[in-house]
Amino acid sequence: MNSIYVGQNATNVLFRSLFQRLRLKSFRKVQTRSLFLSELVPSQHKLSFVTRDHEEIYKKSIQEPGKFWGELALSKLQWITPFTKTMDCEMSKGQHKWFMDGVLNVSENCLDRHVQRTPDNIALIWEKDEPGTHETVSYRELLKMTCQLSNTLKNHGIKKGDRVCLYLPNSPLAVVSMLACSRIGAAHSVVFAGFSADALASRIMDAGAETVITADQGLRGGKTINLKQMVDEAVSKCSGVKRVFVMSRTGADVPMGKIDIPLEKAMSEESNECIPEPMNSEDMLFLLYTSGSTGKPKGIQHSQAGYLLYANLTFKHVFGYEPGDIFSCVADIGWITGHSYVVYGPLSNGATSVLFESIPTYPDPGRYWEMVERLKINIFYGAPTAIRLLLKYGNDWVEKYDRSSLKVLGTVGEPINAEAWYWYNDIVGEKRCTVVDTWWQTETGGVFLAPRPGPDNSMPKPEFATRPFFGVEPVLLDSNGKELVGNNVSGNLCIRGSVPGLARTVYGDHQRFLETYYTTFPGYYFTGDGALRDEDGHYRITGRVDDVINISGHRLGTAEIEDALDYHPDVAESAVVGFPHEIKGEGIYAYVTLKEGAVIKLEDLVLQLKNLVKKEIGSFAVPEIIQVASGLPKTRSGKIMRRILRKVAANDFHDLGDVSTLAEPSVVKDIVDEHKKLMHSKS
Ligand code: 7RM
Repeated sequence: MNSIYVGQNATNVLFRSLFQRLRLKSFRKVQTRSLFLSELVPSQHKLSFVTRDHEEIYKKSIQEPGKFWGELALSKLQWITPFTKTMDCEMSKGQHKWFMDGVLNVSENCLDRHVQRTPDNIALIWEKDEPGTHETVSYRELLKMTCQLSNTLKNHGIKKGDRVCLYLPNSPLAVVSMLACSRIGAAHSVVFAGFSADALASRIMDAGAETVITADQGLRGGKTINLKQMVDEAVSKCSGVKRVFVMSRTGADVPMGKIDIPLEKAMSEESNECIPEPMNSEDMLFLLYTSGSTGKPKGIQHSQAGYLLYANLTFKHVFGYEPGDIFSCVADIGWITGHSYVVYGPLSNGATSVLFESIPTYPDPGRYWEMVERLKINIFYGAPTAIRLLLKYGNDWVEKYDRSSLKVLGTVGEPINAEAWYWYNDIVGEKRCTVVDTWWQTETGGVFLAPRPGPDNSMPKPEFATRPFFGVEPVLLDSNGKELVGNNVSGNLCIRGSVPGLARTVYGDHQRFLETYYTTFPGYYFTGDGALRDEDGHYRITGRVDDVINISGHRLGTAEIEDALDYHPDVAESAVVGFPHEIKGEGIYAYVTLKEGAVIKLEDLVLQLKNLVKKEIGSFAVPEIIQVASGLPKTRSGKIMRRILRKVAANDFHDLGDVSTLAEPSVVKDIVDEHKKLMHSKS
């Protein structure tokens, strides 16, 4: 069957474009893997599915989602009490309930079941910030540490349903903290260690967390980050915090206050065993704060069973994971990618997951590939921004290391441009690896669109996330909510029907959840992204259609940055947009207008504004360019026309669109002039 397919493609290729030739090549090298599709159905059905391809399984998953996911949930997860009700979902209410009366424990699924069979297998390889150094942690050791921390948490009064805030460097104890929370039924809320004390404080308060786990310091690219000091500052603003566990990363002598507890010492006094808390499928597993187009970041709430199953399956089938592979996702655990593909996906599959603490250019731009050689990494998953950065340093940094272990190269977080895609495919992967551009979101829990090797011609295509994963039904809608049928169309990317991995709610605010995702296009989940579907039915993400920008894969709401700028006493109003940036994908461009009578030197204002954003959010959100504008383009109803601001920021002054609807059309000319002057002074 497989070989027939290759033959057919081989004939077609004569008549087809270069793209497809490339795709055929990838097809040949991965075609044997289509067999693993057979594992997607429980053993009693296995035979009948062996020869079926992706399309057939996909169809079944859409036509009979209950049956499809129900069978997988039973065969892939370990249940304390198996479920009898598979799904109860209502898109109009933003209601997703899966495997409802089932009882399980996520940490047991990630640890105990592997320890029973293969206790000495390596669970984590911690690639430390210090170049060339790594430490391994076996499943047995990981379980032991998790139990010790679980007992520590329990002894300090933390119980099922509580929220625990984690502000930690990528390290085994960070993973242990996540797993210990899941073991005792507490929800973790990991806050990326690049966020400021203020951003941390608002997340602690929103979640009502009484417990924080942090480290003395973090290390990134040889620089120390004073995590404990940040937590002290944050906690001084949150009266609800009762205890702060402090892990030792650098051994720095940090002041310990009344509520601070040395983490390792506390753990060492605890037993190695802890019975996992029985959790209902729909109980909350974790919160992860993410930015949207309005208001404060939202605590996206994920479920136990649905999330775990989805992370488990996508890990295996998007990356073609096979037992024994060394998998390396270089994302920080502070983002959803770290949750699903450093921790829950790999560990629930009993895989070996690399935990990368450093940055791609430390000590030099060969860091990733030296690590690939030393750790013999088979699957590498990174961000387009890092690929774009590294390609600038040239091929020598890649080619001096042996990358023959690599077979799959993944990307996530933002669109990958063709140049970066080809460099990844041709230079890093030596044209023998499969590049998988994976599109998904904090809200989806796991990959929703990605090329999957298989005999239906869906081979990797530059700039395309290609096709939906099993059970995911993407639809494109026009601005009136009309579904665009057929191919060669583009519109708002929505999802029809439920998927177990989708977020369940916004913590404490289901109304906001509904308004953000389920009311723009009633009956669908709205992603906030635009996409096009090409003649092969493959999807290409065209970017956000809302006021969310993506800086080096960091998702930020423009409103959040505007809020920070507006704190400045001299600022009357601000508008933030993204502009195309060679490395970061998007850069941040801020327009501010000043209050009447404001007297301040321009350089002072710019510096103060940058510091404000750094303090309110974090360094990564600081605008690259700040333009003091005499006015902002607004409609007569007062809405800022961002479309115009985006064009000006991108140096694109043609076709600024219809400005006649503006309250003061002359503002546009002023803004363009100010922009040109600013650019001139910078160059
Ligand atoms: C996993 C993650 C989500 C937003 C999403 C998109 C953008 C992510 C891709 C992408 C083009 C991709 N979660 N995005 N992956 N755009 N191609 N492969 O990134 O919640 O932090 O961000 O990121 O706009 O809506 S996230």
